[in-house]
Amino acid sequence: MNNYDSIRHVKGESLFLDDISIPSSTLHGAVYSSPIAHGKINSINFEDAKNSEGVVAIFTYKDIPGENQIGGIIQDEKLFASNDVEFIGESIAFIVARNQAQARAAVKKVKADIEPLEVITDPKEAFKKNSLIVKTPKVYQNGNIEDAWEKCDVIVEDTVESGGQEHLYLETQAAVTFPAEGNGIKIISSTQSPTTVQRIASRVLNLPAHYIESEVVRLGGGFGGKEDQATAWAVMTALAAYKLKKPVKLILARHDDMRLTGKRHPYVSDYKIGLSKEGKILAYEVTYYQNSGAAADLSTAILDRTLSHCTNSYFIPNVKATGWCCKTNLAPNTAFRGFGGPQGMFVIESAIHKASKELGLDVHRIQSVNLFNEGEEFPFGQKIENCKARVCFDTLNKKIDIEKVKKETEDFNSENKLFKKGFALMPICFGISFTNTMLNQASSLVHVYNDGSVGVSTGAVEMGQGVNMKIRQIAASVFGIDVSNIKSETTNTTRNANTSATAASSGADMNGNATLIACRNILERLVKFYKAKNNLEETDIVEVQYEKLYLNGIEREETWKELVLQAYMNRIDLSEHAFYATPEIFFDTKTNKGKPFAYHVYGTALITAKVDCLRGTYEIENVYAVHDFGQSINKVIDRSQAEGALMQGIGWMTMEEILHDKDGKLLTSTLSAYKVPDINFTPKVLEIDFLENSFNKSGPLNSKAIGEPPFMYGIAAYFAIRNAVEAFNKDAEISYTSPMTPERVLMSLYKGKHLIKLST
Ligand code: MTE
Ligand code: LUZ
Ligand code: MOS
Repeated sequence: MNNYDSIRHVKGESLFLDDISIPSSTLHGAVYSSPIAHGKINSINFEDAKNSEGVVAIFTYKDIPGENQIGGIIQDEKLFASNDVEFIGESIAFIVARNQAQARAAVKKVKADIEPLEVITDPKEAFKKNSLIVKTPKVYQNGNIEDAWEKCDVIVEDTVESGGQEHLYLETQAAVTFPAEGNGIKIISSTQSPTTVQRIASRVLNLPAHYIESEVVRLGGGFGGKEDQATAWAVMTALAAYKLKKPVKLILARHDDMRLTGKRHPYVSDYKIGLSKEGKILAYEVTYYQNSGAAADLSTAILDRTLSHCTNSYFIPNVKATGWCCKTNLAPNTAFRGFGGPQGMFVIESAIHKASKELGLDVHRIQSVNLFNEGEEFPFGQKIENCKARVCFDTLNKKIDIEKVKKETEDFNSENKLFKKGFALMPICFGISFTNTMLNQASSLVHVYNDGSVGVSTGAVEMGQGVNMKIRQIAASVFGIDVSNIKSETTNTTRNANTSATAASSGADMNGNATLIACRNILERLVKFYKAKNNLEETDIVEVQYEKLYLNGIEREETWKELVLQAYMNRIDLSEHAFYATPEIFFDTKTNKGKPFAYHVYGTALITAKVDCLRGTYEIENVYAVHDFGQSINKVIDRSQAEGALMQGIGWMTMEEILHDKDGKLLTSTLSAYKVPDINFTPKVLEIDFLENSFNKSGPLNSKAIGEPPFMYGIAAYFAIRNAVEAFNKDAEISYTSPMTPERVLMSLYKGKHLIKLST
């Protein structure tokens, strides 16, 4: 079951936004944005830009027919700045010219007079100055934290920092809008959420939604970076096309994409953890200071997921987790694979790591002792059901023998002076469903054409994760026909309305479930028709397998194609729209209790690393994981999703470093300054085993969501490297700060060491 997309990708035949053919009358846009991170706009001079070659029009906030507002959860973000600017890269104007080069050249000719104001880039500083997205904290708690401390044998406190992350989708942000008949428009964009594009375009243009058709063909990657932040660019082309009555296209240059768009949220977190002598975690108190950037975007939802993942895979009877969305003068940070989960999980893993030294117990012992058991509860009140935490951990242990890995690592370290090894385990437990219950809905529109071929439209956006292939397989499995007879159509708001973003790893889950329902309903009609036509009994079993019809297990003359054609000629409806809303989930936002997730995905990974203690460089040597895929619909896709997520997680924890200067300027805005894992960095061994006998009634065909959960295995890379560094320099008191870049490793290796004897 190869992904049929991959052949077209390799041949260069897949159509990404920039490949869609456009009329020669199409105009091209470029964005003029704020050069400073915080200031009051005195005046902006567009004269030279206006007179620049090829320029057709310049749009600012003054040209907006509706509201100058693109905010979702909280309406605090303008499409174009009006009186002030709050981050470098905040859009001020959209310049439209005959071609792209002319538009980009004109941008350089704009002159702005902006009076600088104080810049905040650090979340804790923002917190101290009461610069907050929401003025009240969000608190998740269970048990009684105050009484719990007394019972602890060991209490450890510290501060943990994790950095941002650039999405680095291969395809940069892009959109094109075509004017349509009757003052309408058609927007094609590279978004994970065509409905959001439609809704915001409607608000900005003051047009009802049915005037706006919003379509997505496919994305060259999104990773969350196009869940909310594809909207502004699409709406700019919509505004210009609507006003000029010409098609208008915008593609961000890589450098601009990196500068103008938000990233993974950096966090600074303070924790206190208490354990028994045996390593049982009795109490955990944590406060997250999320660096939200200059506007809310999805920050509050991301904080929810941080809080709901604050204990990772561990049962802790007394928890108090507090979160603040801190407003800084950086581009608004946004969704990124894991959606706040990784940030929360890095803190608890750091706490366990530090506590292990205090207790004199191995980290993997503490991890294993505290893993969730069936029937226990998350701090937000959801019961642990169908728990796979321990079986994943134990299966991995059976395979690799942790004590043996420990012994080999210690032996290597005692024999080698300048190279040291480290290992770490990372259990994961990730909740599947949007934390906002309302968003857990999807739809599917299935047409069986009268030649027996099938078209399926859903709300899911293909971004490389293979959702189109899974949808085809699901339809094929119901109809009993080959996947080549099924097409997964573009995502379009006129076929699937009011859709949620393809996000939260639930795109294939929810749209797949809707497709199952739609296909089953059509098949039911076909079977009913066939039985009536042939005077069969209700109890007779009519099936299609391999395109052939079977009656009570015996092959019939008719094929699927003939059945469909006959049904058509007898005026049977061959189309179906189906809707899926995840059952049983709910959440009370007053008490922060409920059952927000349909289910959880579990797994455990082991990562080993080798550090060159002279240079500070490192290799990730081996990655072994046992992951709970449920019953995988497509093992090729699921394995590659797991590998890709894992490597992206390792990148976040190791080499990917986002840096800003004190004026809020992004220093890592080019690919020479921002490094992501490449094939050379890929571990020599990367083995991910499928946990056996896992079934999931919530997932289509018993599958489990795969997009995000394996990202968090990457956290083990941080600790593997750190443990190797500590094997070299026992006295280094290294702060729990990620990413663990080679620079940070080098500084830690020699921290507190004034004289190093290198002679052997
Ligand atoms: N895989 C590829 N190749 N490209 C992507 O952009 N996004 C990830 C994941 N896998 C992504 C990807 C993210 S952030 C999510 S939420 C899921 O895919 C979304 O798809 P799904 O819900 O269908 O799994
Ligand atoms: N988006 C969202 C998400 O709006 N809510 C979520 O819970 C979520 N989780 C993961 C990724 N995107
Ligand atoms: Mo993924 S962060 O839910 O787009």
